[in-house]
Amino acid sequence: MALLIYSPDDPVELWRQELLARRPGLDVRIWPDLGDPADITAALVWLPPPGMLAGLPNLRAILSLAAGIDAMLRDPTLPDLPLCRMVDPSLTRSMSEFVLLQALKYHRHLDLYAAQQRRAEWRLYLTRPASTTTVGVMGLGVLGQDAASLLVRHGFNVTGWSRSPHELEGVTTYAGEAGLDPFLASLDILVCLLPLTPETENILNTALFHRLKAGACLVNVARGRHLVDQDLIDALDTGRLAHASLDVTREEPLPPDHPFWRHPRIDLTPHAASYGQPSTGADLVVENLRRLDAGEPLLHTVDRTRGY
Ligand code: NDP
Ligand code: OXD
Repeated sequence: MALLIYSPDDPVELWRQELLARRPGLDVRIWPDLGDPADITAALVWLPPPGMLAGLPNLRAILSLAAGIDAMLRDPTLPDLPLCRMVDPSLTRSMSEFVLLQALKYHRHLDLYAAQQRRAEWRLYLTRPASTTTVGVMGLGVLGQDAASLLVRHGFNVTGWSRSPHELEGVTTYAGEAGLDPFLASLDILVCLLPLTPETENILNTALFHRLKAGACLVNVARGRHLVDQDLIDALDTGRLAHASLDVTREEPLPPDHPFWRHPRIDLTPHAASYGQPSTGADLVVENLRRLDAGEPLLHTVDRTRGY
């Protein structure tokens, strides 16, 4: 049994070390040095090129290095095997930290002060208590629930929206299409932490922006394909939205001529909100390899019919 690791972005050597520290003797191969493809029984991957996993004849499980597996599901040759998401306490914590940072940026008017600085303008905006700012989190899964709870602990008024109903301490929750309007209506800051599925693709569009209060801010930390790019530009240019923080874009890296780069009311980060850390994420990988050997169900498997 050998584990193949592939990622264009993650520290693959560090992953190997952390896995070996937990499971000495594990046969870890790092792409492209995979040896005989028939040896590979599990793959730990982020953005594998389409067709790569189909070329491993004895593969028994696909372990994602990421929480979101939408890119893998777009590969028509993806083998029909258990597919597990990354659920890692460090990834969760750093996402919540990033969401809190964005909420505080808007709550403390840092977007306005940055614009004023470019105009050499000195003007104070009074800050109200955090409880007067309503932050809504779309997606109350592993990441959305933790982010919402951190926002509550900070004192924000927090609401959340998901497919099925959830109860979360301190958070007013809404579910399904019927819950979307009441969820959106009260928000000052909308945070997208949905998985990308056929139902959620393009969900951040003109129609949705019109269901928000005028002047709300958008934080997209999920996937670029949740957002219709031109609809965001129109919403910002007409004042429907005040500002947007985008950690993810439809095309990554964002092409240099894309209007988002130079829009005065868009802040961009390069898909940097959060990622799995070998020092903590390796626990899940080793546990799933143990379960695979023992014939037990794997943890955090994706329901392919739901798409997440
Ligand atoms: P989960 O699968 O744990 O949670 C998904 C949540 O979205 C659930 O609450 C689910 O509802 C809800 N949801 C799914 N479909 C719908 C729908 N059609 N309508 C309403 N709600 C829906 O995912 P995670 O929290 O682990 O991750 C969320 C996403 O964050 C990832 O898929 C990824 O795209 C993104 N991400 C981005 C990172 C970055 O660095 N920018 C890093 C890590 C992740 P229900 O609870 O009812 O099932
Ligand atoms: C993820 C990501 O889904 O890094 O984990 O985007």
